[in-house]
Amino acid sequence: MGTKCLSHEFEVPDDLSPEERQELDSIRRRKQELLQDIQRLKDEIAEVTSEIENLGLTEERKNMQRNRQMAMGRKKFNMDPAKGIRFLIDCSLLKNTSEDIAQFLYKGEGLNKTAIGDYLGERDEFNIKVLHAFLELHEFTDLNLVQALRQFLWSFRLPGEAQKIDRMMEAFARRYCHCNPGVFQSIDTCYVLSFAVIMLNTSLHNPNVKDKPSVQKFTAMNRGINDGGDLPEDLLRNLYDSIKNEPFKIPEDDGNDLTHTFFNPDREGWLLKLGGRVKTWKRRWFILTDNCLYYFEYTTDKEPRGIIPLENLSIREVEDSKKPNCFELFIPNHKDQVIKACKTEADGRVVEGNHTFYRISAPTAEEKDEWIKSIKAAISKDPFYEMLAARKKKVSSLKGL
Ligand code: 4IP
Repeated sequence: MGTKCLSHEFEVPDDLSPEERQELDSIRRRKQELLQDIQRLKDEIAEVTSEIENLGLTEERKNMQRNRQMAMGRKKFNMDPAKGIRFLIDCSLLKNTSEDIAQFLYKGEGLNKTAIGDYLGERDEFNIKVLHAFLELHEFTDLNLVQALRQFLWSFRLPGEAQKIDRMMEAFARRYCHCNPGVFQSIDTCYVLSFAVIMLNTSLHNPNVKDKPSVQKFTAMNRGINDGGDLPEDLLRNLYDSIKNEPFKIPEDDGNDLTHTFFNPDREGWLLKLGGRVKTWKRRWFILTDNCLYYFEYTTDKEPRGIIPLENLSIREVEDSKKPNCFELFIPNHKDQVIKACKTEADGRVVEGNHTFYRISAPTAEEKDEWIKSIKAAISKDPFYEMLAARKKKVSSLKGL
C-alpha cells in the first residue's frame, strides 16, 4: 500500500481490495474536509487581523481628533472662559460637574492664569461651586498662612474686580480654616489677615514704596483682628519674616498690567489744567482709568507727569474768567487741605502735589459734561475697600461678646 498523505496526491495501486478502496475514499474525504477547515480558519484569521488593524486606526484617529479639540478648547477658554468650558463639555472632553471643571482648572495645562481667575471669580452659582471644588483640591493642612497663600495665588491670577477678589479670598479663608481648625477665631479673621499679608508683600518688595513697615508696625496694624482679640505675636512675626525673606510669586502678567489699563481707559483726551502754586494753564493729555486721573505732556509719553487718585474727591462745574467749560476736583468740606496726588518736577523728581483743588478746562461744553460724568462714576466709592473695611470692623468689634 502506498503512503497516505494529505497534501499531495499519491498513486493509487490497481490491486486494492474493496475495504482498502473504502478506507482510501474516507481518507480523501477527510483530507477535503481538513483543507476546507484550514481555509475557513485562514479566512477568519485574515478577517480578525483586518478588524484589529482597523480598530487601531480608528482609535488613533479618535485620539488625534480629541487632542485637536482639547487644544481648541484651551484656546477658546483663554479667550472666553465660559465659551471654552461649554465647548469642552459639548465635545465630551469635560463632564459638566463642578468637580471635573475644577480639576481641569487646577491642572491648568495650557490655560492662561488670568482666564482661570476670571472664571473662578464669576458670580454665577455654578462658578461659585467650581471655585469651592477648586479650593478642595488645595491642601493647606499644617501650612502657615503665607505658605497657603503662596500656593493659592500661584494657581491663577487674581482678577481686578473687587467682588471677584472678595469671593475668592473668602473661599480661600474658608478652606484654610477648614484645613487648620483652631488657628483663627473666624473665617473673617483669616480673610483680613490674608489681605494684610498681601499688602505687606507689596510694601516690602515694591521699590516704589519707600517706607517699609517694621515687624512691630505689622503686628500693631493687626491688633484686635482675632474677633476682638490679638493673634499670637509669634504667628504674626513668622508671617512677616516669611514674606520679607521671599516675596509672593505671582503668575506672569499676561496683558492685564498697567499698559493694558492705559489701552482701555474710561476716558482720555486733551484738557487744560491750572497749576497748583503758580497759576498757569497747561495743556495735558488726560487718562481716566483705575479710579485715577493721569496726565501726560504728550500722548506718546510712557510716564505720566501727574497722578491724581480720585478716592475721597468730589467734582463740580465752575466758572472761570479766563477759560470756558471748567470743572474742579476738590475734597468736600476741607477747602484748604492739599489733595493727595503726585507729580513730576521739571528736574524729573516725583513729589507730592500742591493742589487744594484741580481746576480743569475742557475744549467744549459736551466734553466737559462727558468728563464730569465719567469722573463721577469713577469716584463713587471703591466697593472693594468698603468690603474690606466692613470686615475689619466686624472682626474688631467682637471683643467682649
Ligand atoms: C507749573 O507752572 C505747571 O502748571 C505744573 O503743571 C504745575 O504742576 C505747577 O504747580 C505749576 O507751577 P509752570 O510750568 O508755569 O511753572 P505740569 O506739571 O502739568 O507742568 P501740577 O502739580 O499741576 O502738575 P505747582 O503746584 O508745582 O506750582
